[in-house]
Amino acid sequence: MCSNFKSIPMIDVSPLLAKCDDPKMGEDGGVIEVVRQLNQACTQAGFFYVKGHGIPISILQEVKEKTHKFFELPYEEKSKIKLNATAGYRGYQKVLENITKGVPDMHEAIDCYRELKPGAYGEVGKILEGHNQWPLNPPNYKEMMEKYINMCTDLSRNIMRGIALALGGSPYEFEGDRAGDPFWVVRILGYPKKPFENGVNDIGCGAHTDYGLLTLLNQEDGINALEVRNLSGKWISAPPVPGTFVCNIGDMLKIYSNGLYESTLHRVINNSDRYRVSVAYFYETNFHTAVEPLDICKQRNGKVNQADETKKVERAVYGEHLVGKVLTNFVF
Ligand SMILES: O=C(O)CCC(=O)C(=O)O
Ligand SMILES: [Fe+2]
Repeated sequence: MCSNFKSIPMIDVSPLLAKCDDPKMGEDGGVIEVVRQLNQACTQAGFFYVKGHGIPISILQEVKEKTHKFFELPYEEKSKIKLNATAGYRGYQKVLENITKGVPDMHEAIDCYRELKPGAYGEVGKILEGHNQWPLNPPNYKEMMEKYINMCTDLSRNIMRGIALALGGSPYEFEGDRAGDPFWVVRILGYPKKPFENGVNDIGCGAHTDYGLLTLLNQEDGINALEVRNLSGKWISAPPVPGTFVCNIGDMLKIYSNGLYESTLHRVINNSDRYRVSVAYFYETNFHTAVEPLDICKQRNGKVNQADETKKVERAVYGEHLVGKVLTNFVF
């Protein structure tokens, strides 16, 4: 629903992680407190920081350091893994090739998606069929990222158990047919420092919402660039906090929650004199899942919730929502 929040809350999820394999986790005092904080953050801001997440800080750092090394390479080297339609829209894109709502973004990136079994999801899935294009330089980048992605997937599943409890459901609400076989997207992002050589605008990443369930952002330390829009339209800074992830809710969770939780608009402006790296991991539903409001959210407190009365929350098939976005996101 969003509010006039002034800052983004920090949540220590370690009590949730300690109990996340216990079906009775919802009765544990530590878990109840994390769930309360998750509910508050998801209701008011749709954004929160996560600490106590169990992924070693050294790995968060290594991912950013190696990514800096890749983006420092000359264009000829980076373009060896150039994003193209036959690779299923996977690979490298240079500054201003990604478009948000019609405006070129001041960032370069490597886009990756969970690989799809050919033919598994018909015409829609076909567009994203292909292999991820990992750079050979710096060495072992692929191995590092695959390990990192697995850790992000596990962490996201466990945070989603807390969010399922926060919505009043069972911890496993987002497993099985909904997100038991979760799709994922990773965007490895690099934002040029100021002044820009070929700048047409200042916006590193235009205002947007994320598409799926939950995003884990591993952003560069020491540079304030990420901003989140509150209810009155004010842009609130989400400064980096070393060793944490910035988490935010995507469009599919907004639908599941019947609008109780917001997929909040955010943008990136790198006004600093340092190159900024950010690695965004997006935890999604199963690729072909038809997403609609959960009954527990329609019926919360025995009546249709407030958000439902003021705005219509649409249904969506996740894969169609994603592909619709991907096809309008690039110029070649
Ligand atoms: O660069 C960032 O920290 C945020 C990027 C982002 O919002 C996205 O890729 O969806
Ligand atoms: Fe985003």
